[in-house]
Amino acid sequence: MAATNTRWDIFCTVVDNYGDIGVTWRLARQLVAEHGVAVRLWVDDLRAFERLCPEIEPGLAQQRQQGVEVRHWPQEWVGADAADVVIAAFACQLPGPYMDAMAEREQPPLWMNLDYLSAEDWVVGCHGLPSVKYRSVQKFFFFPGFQPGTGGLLREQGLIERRQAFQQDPAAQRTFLQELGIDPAPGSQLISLFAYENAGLASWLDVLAADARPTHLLVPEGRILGDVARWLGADALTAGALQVRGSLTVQVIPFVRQDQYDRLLWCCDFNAVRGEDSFVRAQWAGRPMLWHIYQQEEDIHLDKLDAFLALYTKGLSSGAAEATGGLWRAWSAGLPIGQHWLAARKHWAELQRHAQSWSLEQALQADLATALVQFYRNWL
Ligand code: TRH
Repeated sequence: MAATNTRWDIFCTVVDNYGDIGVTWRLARQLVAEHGVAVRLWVDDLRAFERLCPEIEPGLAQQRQQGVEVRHWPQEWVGADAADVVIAAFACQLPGPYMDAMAEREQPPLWMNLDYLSAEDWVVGCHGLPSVKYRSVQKFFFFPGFQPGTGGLLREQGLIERRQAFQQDPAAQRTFLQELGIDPAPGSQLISLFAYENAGLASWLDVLAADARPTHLLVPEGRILGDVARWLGADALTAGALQVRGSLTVQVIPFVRQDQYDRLLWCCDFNAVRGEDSFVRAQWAGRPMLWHIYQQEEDIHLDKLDAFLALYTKGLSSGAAEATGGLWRAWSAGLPIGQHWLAARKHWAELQRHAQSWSLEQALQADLATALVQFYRNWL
């Protein structure tokens, strides 16, 4: 039996920031567009959603966006029938009455927890395993990942081809950037900076400002802006701000919709990203990058960082691998990265080639939406 004509419910609580809604919104759209299933996306915070999708009406209990039925997940559950497939994103707790509705279906639904992304080895062993049971309904672990045996990464059909065509078309890139009010001086390197607060930023900006090569730094409105403003000696920065220090031009840009953010990453020579979804999108951009990992209690994020670095740097020369590891570890620890940046620059051509080949290698795996549909077919 195909997944077409099935009904899927995705539940998302916005813990903080934009990753939870970022991942579930992409997944919901892709399931509808490429797998022909009906999706309801239950979200508890439509204001965060609105940042990624300005068409969202935060006051509506129910609305249709790009083929997805978006439902506000209210504190007081109003009751709804259970779908054929139920995805609880990032271990969110489903409403009690909805769990009862799942259990009361004639054919219990497939219930999955879509987990956080990690490159750690144990993920392969846990992906797809049964988790808890609620009455007759069994829950399963579904782990995204980078290695065969995991659920893969979100990647829409033809994404790599679209990215390659765009990167080979300077006129299309210029037009796109101009639409966002971005007009870098010829010959400057373009860098995007999406990160959490980071005390190590100043040392990087010092080096970029003193560099012989001009840099145009794009900073979407967000948590790192305070550090940027401090370095500039400026008051609070807002979208549209443009300041020059030595070789460095700093431009603050508005938060853009997800597909625009993808193309922004494709345009840049280097992307600093964070969390989960922007981290994956920077990999699909095929350009050298820097990851600000989301901090977790007891520093468990450091194991995740090391696990990813071990995978990512495997094909690199020892010099390039060391430079990448040094840069990423210092950045995620909030330490000065100026010298690490200069060390990485020495291996630039290799890092560029590697970013391309990494994206192509990762694209050989089944994408996450397809893997979910396949999981459902196997479960039936
Ligand atoms: O925002 P993040 O830090 O999100 C998360 C959450 O904190 C979550 O709780 C945590 O568990 C997770 O990180 C690890 O980073 P992320 O995942 O990159 O999400 C940002 C989303 O915002 C992503 O979908 C891309 C999108 N985005 C835009 O659509 N437009 C923009 O201009 C920018 C800068 C981002």
